[in-house]
Amino acid sequence: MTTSDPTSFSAEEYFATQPPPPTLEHDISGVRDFVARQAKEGRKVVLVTSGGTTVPLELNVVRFLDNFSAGTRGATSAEYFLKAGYAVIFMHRQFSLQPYSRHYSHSTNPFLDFLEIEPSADGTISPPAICVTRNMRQDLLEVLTAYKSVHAAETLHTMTFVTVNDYLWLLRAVTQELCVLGKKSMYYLAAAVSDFFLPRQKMSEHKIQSGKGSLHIEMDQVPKILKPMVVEWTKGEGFIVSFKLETDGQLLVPKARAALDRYGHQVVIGNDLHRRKFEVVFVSRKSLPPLPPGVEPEPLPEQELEDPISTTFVETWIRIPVPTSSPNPATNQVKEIEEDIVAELVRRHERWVEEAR
Ligand code: 9Z3
Repeated sequence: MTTSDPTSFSAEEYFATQPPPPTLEHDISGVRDFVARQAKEGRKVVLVTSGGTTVPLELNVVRFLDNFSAGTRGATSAEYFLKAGYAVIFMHRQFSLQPYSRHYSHSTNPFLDFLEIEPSADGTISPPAICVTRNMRQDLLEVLTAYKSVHAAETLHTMTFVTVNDYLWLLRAVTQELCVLGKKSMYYLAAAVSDFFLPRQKMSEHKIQSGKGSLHIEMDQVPKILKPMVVEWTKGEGFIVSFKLETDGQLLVPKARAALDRYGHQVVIGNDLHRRKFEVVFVSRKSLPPLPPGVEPEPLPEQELEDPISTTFVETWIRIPVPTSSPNPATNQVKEIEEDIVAELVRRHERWVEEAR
């Protein structure tokens, strides 16, 4: 497989040629109301994106490309942001993990396994009573208490995407709503977003037929939306955190630096696919005197991106002990790295808001 000469769309061209999801208007009016309520109550709001995006191969979709993400990072982080007093817009892949219910995922910890039918005093089960297994009660009580209190406070707003096209349209529209909060908004882009897609104009209408030998698909590059997100959609006001995923650990820091240099946002969190649950690196710029309005920073020379002791960037590693037993969050209270990631971001966001004053 090669990745040479993909067609490159600018964000503007992308949105001019690819159709919005049919529920966009409705979804966004929900976000608008949510943001207005949080603004009135003076809360900071974070948009958390979570889970993988699909790339359909046909208009009547039978086949699609997907990726590994279960949405653990996003769902877990959303809980810690809520605990820290943020309101959360949780934009996630349909059926991926969600805050609170993630503790009882059907595949790792099915809730039916710890419910019991209580027989009545005379030995029958009429009327039937259902109770939670004794050793699960404390954990469930904690999760349920947090869930109910977020529900009562109405500080969690959930929305879903499936395709990379849904994701891009939603991201732009939600960002344009959230930017009214200015510096009080944070964007935590943990979704695993496809780099390639098949434009609608190149898609087969019906199921691709077999019988003609091997299948060749040429995909176009998904536009890099971080630059317009920083400069146009948030007008430089939002605290934007992106994630950089690599499978070659050597590439993490240079790639994260290159992303910061190119897009000019606040933090890139680098994570290696196999180490992501116990090790991440925060890459940010060392504080520099602000440039005069309208002046764009010069792109950095290549060696600065690779330099182990860079004068421009600073790296902060967050590590937790490597779990030794199977990390089942409901039965085995292991430390979650998202707790430290979110604590560090909350601190940095606060300082950033202070500095802007
Ligand atoms: C991440 O790197 C997330 O941390 C993971 C979380 C997807 C690894 P899980 O859902 O995994 O907990 O299983 N997200 C960003 C991945 C991504 O698409 N990054 C793009 C890139 O690396 C840039 S925005 O180029």
